[in-house]
Amino acid sequence: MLNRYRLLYNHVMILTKQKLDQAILVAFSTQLDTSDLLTSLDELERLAQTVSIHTVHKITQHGKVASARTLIGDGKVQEIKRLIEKDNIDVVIFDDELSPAQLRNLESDLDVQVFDRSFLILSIFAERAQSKEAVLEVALAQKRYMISRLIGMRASLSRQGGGSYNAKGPGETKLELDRRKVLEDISIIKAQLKKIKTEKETTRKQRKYTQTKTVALVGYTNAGKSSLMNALVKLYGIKEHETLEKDMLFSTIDTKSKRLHFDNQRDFLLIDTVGFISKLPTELINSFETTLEDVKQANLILHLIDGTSVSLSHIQTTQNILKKIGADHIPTQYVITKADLLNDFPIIDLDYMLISAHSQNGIPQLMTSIFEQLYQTFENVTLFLDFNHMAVYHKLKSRYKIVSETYHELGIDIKVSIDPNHMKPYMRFIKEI
Ligand SMILES: Nc1nc2c(ncn2[C@@H]2O[C@H](COP(=O)(O)OP(=O)(O)OP(=O)(O)O)[C@@H](O)[C@H]2O)c(=O)[nH]1
Ligand SMILES: [Mg+2]
Repeated sequence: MLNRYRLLYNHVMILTKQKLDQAILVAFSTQLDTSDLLTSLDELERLAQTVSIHTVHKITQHGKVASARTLIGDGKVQEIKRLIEKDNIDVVIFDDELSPAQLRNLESDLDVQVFDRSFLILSIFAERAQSKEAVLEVALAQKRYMISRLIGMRASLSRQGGGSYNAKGPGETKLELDRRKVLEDISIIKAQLKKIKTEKETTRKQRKYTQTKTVALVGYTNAGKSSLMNALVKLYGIKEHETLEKDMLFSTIDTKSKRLHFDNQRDFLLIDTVGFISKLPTELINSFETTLEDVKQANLILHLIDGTSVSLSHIQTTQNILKKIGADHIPTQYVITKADLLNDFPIIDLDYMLISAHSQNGIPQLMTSIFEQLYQTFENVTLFLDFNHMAVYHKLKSRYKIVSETYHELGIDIKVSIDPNHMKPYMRFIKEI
């Protein structure tokens, strides 16, 4: 069977597979309570599913200490080996990060492809990324992941036999695993990302100048971010292409922004971006700097929580990632989604709004709340500008929302919605407040 990686933008490795892989998933913990492990393995199974890996067995082990050699104990390794032979298993996926040595030892003991949750998430991201920015960010994360595991992965990627993630031509293996080459690639990718970052910086400055407010949708993967964006765009936006909403982990990797209007008031920019998940590889968070900058710069964050599986640990994961990227100071509105599937209000110790993107219940209220939060400090101020001050008139028009204007013989009465903090240059034109 021929397995190979496709190189996109010369950097990202995408798996192209010819058959469905059969997998065993393994989780290890030093805690006695293994229920968290099972939940985590269920999620790992869904992740595997998104890249067509079928889970045959889920195995958990509780131990006092993790084995430095194989993470799990020798007995467990033997048990897994028997299952591999019995059920024709191709890959074994560990829920936690494996050290290069553990990876190498496990592969040699089990004689099939072995990888961890981080590697799986990176592969999913690589498959989904579409914009140049996301592709480069995933590539950077993959290279960073590889560089710290070159010894382990050398064995892994050049293996022949079971598992679609392994076999590569000798030339390719050398090309990609050469440490110097990887480091070189990293600096090329970083330079390209820097260029994109500078371009985005200019757009952001422009937004600041025109007082455009931004609202970012964040939340655990599959929480309903893209669905809410689509619903809001349908009601308040300019008709454009819809964003993919799918019952799949990480259906969105790229950032999308849409401008929304509400009544006759101001507008704002809504940003839908990548979802979060527990144990998101640090390489990914660091590499998605450019994408996550959009969240960091937002005026308001809508933290979406899946109403059908309200989970404190999912909420905390999202909060922790926001903290890690320096976005935890931004005002946050919690929003519980998928209300149409719920019979009751979820009980949770947070102030939240309940919405359904499908039935649109709660959406007008959410929109009102967004506007209140974004523009609560804004006031309508009427200025009088005589015809000698048309430059001021044009400046106001380009930066602020004009509520009304009335022409007189000597000039214009202009009512403008403005943040009082920005009033200083215009005080002398004030007619009435
Ligand atoms: N019944 C119902 N399903 C919903 C609602 N909102 C979202 N969903 C479903 O939930 C799944 C995930 O929705 P998405 O909008 O793709 O979630 P996301 O947060 O963008 O997910 P990622 O991009 O993977 O992070 C899809 O199958 C949606 O159809 C809702 O209000 N009601
Ligand atoms: Mg999405």
